[in-house]
Amino acid sequence: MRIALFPAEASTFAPHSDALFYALLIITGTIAAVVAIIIVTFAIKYRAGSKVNREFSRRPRIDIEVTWIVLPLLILIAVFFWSSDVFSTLYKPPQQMVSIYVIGKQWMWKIEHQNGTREINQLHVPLGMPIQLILTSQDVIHSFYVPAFRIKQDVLPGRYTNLWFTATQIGNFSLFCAEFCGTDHAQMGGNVIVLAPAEYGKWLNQSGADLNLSQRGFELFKQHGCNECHDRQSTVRAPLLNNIYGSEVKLDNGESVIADETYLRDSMLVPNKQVVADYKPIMPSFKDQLNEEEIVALIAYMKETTQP
Ligand code: HEC
Ligand SMILES: [Cu+2]
Repeated sequence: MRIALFPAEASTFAPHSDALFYALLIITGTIAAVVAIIIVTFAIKYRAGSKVNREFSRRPRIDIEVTWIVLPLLILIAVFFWSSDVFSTLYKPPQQMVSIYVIGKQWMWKIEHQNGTREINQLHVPLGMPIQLILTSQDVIHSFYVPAFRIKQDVLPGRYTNLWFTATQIGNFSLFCAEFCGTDHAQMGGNVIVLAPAEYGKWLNQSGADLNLSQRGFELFKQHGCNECHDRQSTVRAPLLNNIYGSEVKLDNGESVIADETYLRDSMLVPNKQVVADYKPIMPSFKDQLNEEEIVALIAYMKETTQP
């Protein structure tokens, strides 16, 4: 019988995280054991009434002092480099990834796939393919946590955070919110369902929507009159949004920023926060007109206009 102290190791990242954990457990466990043994030995040896030399020794033992300073230092420096290396893989995602949007809300996870499929508290992903999650919250701070993948990421209102993983096992894995977010925090969770790529393809097709995410964004773009300004034919002077995603934008205060998801979002909700150089701050705020799903769709659309 296997005693499951740990959830399955179901992502490429999990074995690295676990190896580090076990190493730390062994190092600290060994030190704790040595200290405990010395305490017990001395307690017995120097107990009241035992016949031992109790004279105070003035002779410094440089060798012992050097050992207990240098050895732990070297061990900790090694652990620092090792853990930095493991940690940094979380921020070095592969180039080609399947992007999926995740919106946290009290108290559920809403998932938006590129082809327009939506799900709640369930996230279907293909086996062995790097998946990028782009996460945001529509109310308070949540935290997206999949123990079997050993990944966790805070999900913040008004900002987009990223997380990536490659699943290595087919099956259902628990998904939790790991940041206390109100009354039903404990109920906020679900499953990540890892399917073989062919099964995943079938699943995506079956649950497909009429419009994919960026087409939905394009519809919103027309519906809200964005195209009336952001168009070559427009009489209003507004920047064209072709190739905007990931580009460097010069602002009127002399600074420049990279147009990431959060920048695109802020452009719609607080347009006067960062005004593009040589343009007038005439864009209205769409704060009360767009919900998180619509913002995500508009961002997906603007990202697609990036393709040359
Ligand atoms: C009244 C005209 C107008 C409308 C309507 C409008 N915009 Fe704008 N938009 C502008 C102008 C002018 C700028 C440049 C000045 C600034 O940054 O505020 C701009 C800037 C932007 C930027 C930043 C562009 C860059 O090059 O960095 C984005 C993104 C954007 N708008 C998206 C949208 C979206 C999406 C909508 C519809 C929901 C929209 N805009 C509606 C006029 C408009
Ligand atoms: Cu939560």
